[in-house]
Amino acid sequence: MLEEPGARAFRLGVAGPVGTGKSSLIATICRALADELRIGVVTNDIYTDEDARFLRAEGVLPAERIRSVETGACPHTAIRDDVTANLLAVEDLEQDCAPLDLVLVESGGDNLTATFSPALVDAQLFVLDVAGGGDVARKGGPGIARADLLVVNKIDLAPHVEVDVAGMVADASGARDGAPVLALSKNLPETVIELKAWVHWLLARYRSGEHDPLDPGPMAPHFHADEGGMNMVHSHADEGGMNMVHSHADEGGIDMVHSHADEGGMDMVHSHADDGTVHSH
Ligand SMILES: Nc1nc2c(ncn2[C@@H]2O[C@H](COP(=O)(O)OP(=O)(O)OP(=O)(O)O)[C@@H](O)[C@H]2O)c(=O)[nH]1
Ligand SMILES: [Mg+2]
Repeated sequence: MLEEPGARAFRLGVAGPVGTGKSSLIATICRALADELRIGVVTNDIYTDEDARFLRAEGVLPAERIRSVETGACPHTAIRDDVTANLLAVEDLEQDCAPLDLVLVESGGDNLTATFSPALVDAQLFVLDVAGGGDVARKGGPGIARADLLVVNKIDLAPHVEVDVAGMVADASGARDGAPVLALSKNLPETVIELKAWVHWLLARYRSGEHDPLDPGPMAPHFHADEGGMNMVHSHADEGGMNMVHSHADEGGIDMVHSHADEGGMDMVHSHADDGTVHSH
């Protein structure tokens, strides 16, 4: 439960390609943790509120704790480039249903490049499934490589699609430099227990201040206002791929969302509640 009055909920994003089981995973988390945590959900769909209706129909949470954002455009845009609609939905949910411990945000199904901005969520998991083929984990991408957790989902289907789960998990671990990978099926309780333990572990780290939100990328265009007169939106392909939209206007006193991936590679965008700015060091 919330440990200090006014602390906001931990915000966890769920991204991954279409149909890999994001909504089902959210329903699973809600079911598994409903007695222990106060949970809310924001879903993103391009043209419908189908995911929110699915979750309400599952009866895993009171209906008012499930909100939907209709992005009307590429889902990537609404979770990364302009997170306004999602942030408003999350903040409304937190206010209307206070206090909440955990808010889950489901991305619209996208491709391998979609990841959440750390301005929207504190951590994110990326969902693949065995039905997409055992090779996918090896193909990499920002979510596979750098999400807080990679889920290899629907492992109960592996024999039917001729995928070797252990091999797929090993490939995924290789693509992640050993960061956590979870083989999951909503139909295998022992895997659901592992998912539940991971959520508890991360929530505890968030509350103790040990969790650092990371930006998995991908690289996005940005500019350096301090580099002379002819600045243009550009990217630094040579700097490790962890940059995002930013400026260096802070050198004149106005902070903005930015990061300096070239200064160490694992920078994040974060905010200081006391000064209202969103930035990284
Ligand atoms: N066998 C099996 N099927 C699953 C599992 N998880 C999800 N599914 C099925 O996979 C299909 C897609 O699941 P969803 O949860 O809707 O997937 P999604 O990623 O939210 O889909 P979009 O939001 O459309 O991208 C549904 O038919 C689910 O029942 C699982 O662990 N095992
Ligand atoms: Mg869904």
